[in-house]
Amino acid sequence: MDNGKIDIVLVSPPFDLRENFGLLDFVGQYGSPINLLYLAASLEGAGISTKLSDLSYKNKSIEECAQYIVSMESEFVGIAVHFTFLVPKSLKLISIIKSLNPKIKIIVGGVHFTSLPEKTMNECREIDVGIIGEGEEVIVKVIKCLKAGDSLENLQGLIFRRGKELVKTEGGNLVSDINKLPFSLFEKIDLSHYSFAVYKEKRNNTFPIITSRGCPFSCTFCDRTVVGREIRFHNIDYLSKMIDTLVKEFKVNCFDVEDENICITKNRFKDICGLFKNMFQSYNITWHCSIRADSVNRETAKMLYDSGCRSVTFGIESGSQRMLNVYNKKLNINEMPEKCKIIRKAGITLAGSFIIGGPGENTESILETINLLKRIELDYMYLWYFVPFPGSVLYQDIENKGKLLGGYSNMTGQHISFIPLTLSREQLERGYKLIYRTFYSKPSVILKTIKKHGLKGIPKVFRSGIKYFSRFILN
Ligand code: B12
Ligand code: SF4
Repeated sequence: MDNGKIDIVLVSPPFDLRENFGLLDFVGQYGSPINLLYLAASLEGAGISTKLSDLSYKNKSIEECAQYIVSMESEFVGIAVHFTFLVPKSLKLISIIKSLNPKIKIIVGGVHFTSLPEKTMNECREIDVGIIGEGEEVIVKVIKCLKAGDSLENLQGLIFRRGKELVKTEGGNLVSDINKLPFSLFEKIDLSHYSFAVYKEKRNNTFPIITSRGCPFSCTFCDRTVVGREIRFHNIDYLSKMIDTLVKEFKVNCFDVEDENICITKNRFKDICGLFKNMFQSYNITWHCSIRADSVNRETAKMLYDSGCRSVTFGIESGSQRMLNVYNKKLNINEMPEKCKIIRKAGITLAGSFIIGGPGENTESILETINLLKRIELDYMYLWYFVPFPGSVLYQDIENKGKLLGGYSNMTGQHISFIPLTLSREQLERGYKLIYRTFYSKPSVILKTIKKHGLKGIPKVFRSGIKYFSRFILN
C-alpha cells in the first residue's frame, strides 16, 4: 500500500492465564501466534502491508483492545477464531470493532472456525469472510479480490455474505508445497512475552516450531480439520535456514518442536536429529518434542539425546486399555513402563500427558490410570479434563455420550466441559485430584522437584503453593 496505511491487522484475541487455567496457570502459556506469523509472511510477500497484534498477554479489556485495533485504521482486520476456549472473546472483539467502524472488513479463520464455519458465521453476523483450512495462499487472493471489487465466488474454501444470505464455496484450503512458503516474520512479535510450560525443557529464549504438517493417526479426541491426515514435511534446507535465523537474529536457544508426530518415518527422524545435532554442537541449542511412545527404542532415545533433545512428552492419555481404545490411540498400555524407562535412562526429562473424563470413563478406568502412574517413572505429569473439540471424532453426537458444561470458554482442559454418562461430576473431580495427588506425592517426584528447582522452586511447580497442596494433595 502506498499511502503509509496498513492494509491488514492480524489479531490473536486477549486471554487471561489465571481465568483460563486457574491454579494450574503454570501448565498454560502465552503461546507464540505461529498461525498468524505464517499468514503475515505470505501477505507481505505479496505486497500487502500487515501488522500483527497479539492481544493475548496485553491484559487489556476487550473494549480497549477493539479501540486499539480500530485506531490503526486498516482496511481489513483478520481475527483468529482458532482455539475453541477463546472463541467467545474473538467474537466479542469482532462485534465491538465493527460497531466502532462498520467499514472495516473482518476476515476470520483458524482451527475452530474450520470445524464449524456456518455455525460461527451465524453466531457472529459481523464477520464478512471466513477462510476454511490453511490460510496462507487464499488470504492473499481474498484481499486482492476485495480491493479490486471482484467476486469471491471463484475462490475455494470460503464462506461469506451476499446480503442476508451465506455463500459457501467448494472445498477447503491446504498448502500444496509448504517449502514454498515464505519464512515467518519473527520480527513481527516480541519473543520475550512467550512463556513455556514448566514441564518442558526451559531456557530463557524458547520458540515453538513445526517441521511438518498433518498426522496419519486417528485419535478420536484430536482435531486435524486444518492440517489433515496426510503428512507434509518441510525439507531440511528450509528448516535449517529458519532455525539459523531464529538462533542468530533472535537469540533463540531452545526449540519446542510442536510437530504432531516427529518420529513418523525413520529416515526423516534421522535427518531432523542430524539438523539439531549440528545446532547443538555449534551453539549448544537444545530442544523439546512430543513423541508417540510406540516409536521409542534405545536407538531413537540415544539419537534424541545426542542431538540436544532434553525433554520429551508422551501422550499417554490413560492407564486403561479400554479408554485408549475409545480414544483410538493405538498404544499398548503394557509397553509404557519400558518406554518411559528408555527415555529417562537416555538422560532426557520425561513428561506424561493424560486425559480424564472421556466418553466411557468410569471409576475403574480412573483407578487404572492411578495404578499406571505408580508403575511408571515420569518427571512431570500433566492432566487434562477431556475436551470435545468440535473438529474431533468424539464431538460427533457428543450429547448422547454425556453432558456438555459451560460452553466454549470452559474448553481449556483445566475446567470441566464434559461429564460422561459413566461418572458423576463429584467422581470426575475426585478422580482428577486423586491422579494429581498420586503423582505429585510420590517421594521420587518430590525429591526430583527439589533437586531440579531447589526448595524455592517448589511453589513454581506447584504454582500456588499452599493453595495447590490444599486443593490437590490434602483434599
Ligand atoms: C503448534 C501448536 C501449538 C503452539 C502454537 C499455537 C499457535 N498459535 O498456533 C502452542 C504450543 C503455543 C500451542 C498451544 C496450545 N494449543 Co495447540 N497446537 C499446535 C498444533 C500441534 C500444530 C499447529 C500447526 O500445525 N500449525 C500450522 C498452521 C499452518 O496451522 P494453524 O495453526 O491451524 O493455522 C492455519 C489455519 O488455522 C488458518 N488460520 C489460523 N489462524 C487464522 C487467523 C486468520 C485471520 C485467518 C484468516 C486464518 C487463520 O491459517 C493458518 C495458516 O495456514 C495443533 C494441532 C493441529 N492439528 O492443528 C495444536 C492445536 C491447534 N492446539 C490446540 C490446543 C487445545 C492448544 C492449547 C489450548 C493447549 C493448552 N490447553 O494449553 C494451547 C493454547 C495456548 C495459547 N493460547 O497459545 C488444539 C486446538 C483445538 C481447539 N479447537 O481449540 C489443537 C488443534 C490440537 C488438538 N488438541 O487437537 N499449540
Ligand atoms: S493425538 Fe497425536 S497421534 Fe493422535 S491423531 Fe492427534 S496428532 Fe496424531
